[in-house]
Amino acid sequence: MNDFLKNFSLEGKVAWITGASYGIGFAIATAYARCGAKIVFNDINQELVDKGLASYREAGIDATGYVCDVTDEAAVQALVKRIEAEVGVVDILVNNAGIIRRIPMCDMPADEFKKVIDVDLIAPFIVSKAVIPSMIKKGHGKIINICSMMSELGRETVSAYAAAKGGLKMLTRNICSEYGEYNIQCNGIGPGYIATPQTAPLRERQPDGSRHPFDQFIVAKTPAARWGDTEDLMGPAVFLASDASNFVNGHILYVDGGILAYIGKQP
Ligand code: NAP
Ligand code: GCO
Repeated sequence: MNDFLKNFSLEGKVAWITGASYGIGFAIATAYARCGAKIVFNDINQELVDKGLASYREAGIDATGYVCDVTDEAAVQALVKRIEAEVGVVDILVNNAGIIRRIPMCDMPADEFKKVIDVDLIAPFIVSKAVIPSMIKKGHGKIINICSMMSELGRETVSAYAAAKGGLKMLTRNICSEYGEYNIQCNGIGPGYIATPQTAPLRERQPDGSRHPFDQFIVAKTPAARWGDTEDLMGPAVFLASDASNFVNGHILYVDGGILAYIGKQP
């Protein structure tokens, strides 16, 4: 590999991707493994961790998986100590774990709203806070927050999710502001509409076999005229985790096929 390309290598780095048994997190972890990183992931229960371990093994990746609810600060603090003892100090953190509840705002109980905020905004705060001290000691660190189109746009039924992802954009900028001097880069990735279990309800075939109206809407709203795949996120995620992005900080990299730039195709 020539010297310049070495800037994209993750050789020997410890990368922790939260909620990465499948979906976007799994794809990002796979990309990092292919670039030489040691992969750590967690999920909310042993069944999912085991499922993830099997998937990583099938992909030829020797990942380490832990059960941990990222909203539980004590559990996260304890897990960081365990990761440091068993794998190594976390060089790259991807705050990927997330949930969504699609409920009209005026029908949404406050505790449902809080659940989404807990996982999608407070957990990235908890996990980042847990890994930053060791990153400072080590002299470098990369934190990548998985934001969303809803970091910039609203839509019906996703008030909690949009509030969380909008907040996550500003948390990203604040971590950059507060810890940039320690050679910690904190950036976000804002995926467009990606085909994963989380968006499956928006792509379901209708009883008459036609495409879901939202599926048709998104394809018309995306210049690339398609849903994204998790593979579309792999390159951008490697860039933000590597030395190639050491002077990129507080930035949200939208990987959306052009949605945010486009008014949408005339029906
Ligand atoms: P997904 O398929 O729902 O996967 C989310 C993962 O996070 C699951 O493994 C989930 O486990 C885990 N998780 C949820 N709550 C957790 C908790 N408290 N502690 C630990 N793990 C937890 O979602 P995805 O589509 O891959 O999305 C991953 C991230 O990308 C999310 O932050 C999402 O908001 C964001 N995103 C997705 C899209 C998209 O179009 N798919 C676009 C933009 C942003 P369980 O299965 O047990 O819930
Ligand atoms: C929705 C979708 C979106 C995507 C993603 C878009 O209901 O509108 O779930 O929120 O998950 O966040 O970037």
